[in-house]
Amino acid sequence: MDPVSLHKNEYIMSTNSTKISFILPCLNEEKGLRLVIPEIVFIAGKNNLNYEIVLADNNSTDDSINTAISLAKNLNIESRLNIVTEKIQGYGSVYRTGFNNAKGDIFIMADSDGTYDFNNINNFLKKIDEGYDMVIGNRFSGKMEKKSMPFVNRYIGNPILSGLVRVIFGIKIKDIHSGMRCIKRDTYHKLNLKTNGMEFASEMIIRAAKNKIKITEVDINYRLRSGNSKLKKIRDGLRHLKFIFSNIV
Ligand SMILES: Nc1nc2c(ncn2[C@@H]2O[C@H](COP(=O)(O)OP(=O)(O)OP(=O)(O)O)[C@@H](O)[C@H]2O)c(=O)[nH]1
Ligand SMILES: [Mg+2]
Repeated sequence: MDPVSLHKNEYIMSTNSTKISFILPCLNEEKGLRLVIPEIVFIAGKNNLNYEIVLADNNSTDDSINTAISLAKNLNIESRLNIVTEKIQGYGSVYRTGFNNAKGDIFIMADSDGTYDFNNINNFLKKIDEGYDMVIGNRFSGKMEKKSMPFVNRYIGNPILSGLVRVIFGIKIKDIHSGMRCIKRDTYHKLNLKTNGMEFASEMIIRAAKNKIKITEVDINYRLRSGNSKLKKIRDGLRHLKFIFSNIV
């Protein structure tokens, strides 16, 4: 991979060959995509990135796919949009399909619901440039819009599960459910991820800890979602918990 160099707080690729894949998991996110795709195109353009957008669709029944296609046409980035589909339902299974079809050297992952602010990406790339293999966005240390994270998740579920992962696996990550992450292609393949559901978020971090991957976090802003949430608090919380306890040894 070619190095990426910093210039006036913006990334200028030292050659054009370091490619970034933005990977967006999508289940009925027509509204969110209208925010996310133009935002990526704007930020990537401003930073001269060589990039692609991988839209990993997971049985959307709304107009998500057509929305993405017509946005790409209007923004003149048709050649950068790669739409892939995954029939097995779940955050983990759809992400694996997205990752496995991505052509970039560095993967940036984030929900397609407009919650994650792509203005944050320079901070992720800076950490990769410093030698980290995986970077996690921490929503608790950035600006969090009112009602963007449900009370139970913000004050109970996430702190308890993140705390458990820190204590059990000895890793200093405060927001293990954060959906905005950056990972090098080779690191992703090293992790050998297998889970299908939301516990994929925990699996990535726990496998990184077990494989002694160089991991860090950066502050990110978190916004109110567009469209309906796909999260099922109790079921998904229990899936995280089960994954954590079944991987202690
Ligand atoms: N939960 C879930 N998400 C999926 C699935 N397939 C694709 N996704 C996408 O994965 C991302 C995460 O789902 P969200 O509903 O945003 O979950 P969340 O971020 O924990 O919850 P919110 O704060 O309400 O956004 C979204 O972009 C979904 O469209 C699936 O089967 N289940
Ligand atoms: Mg979300």
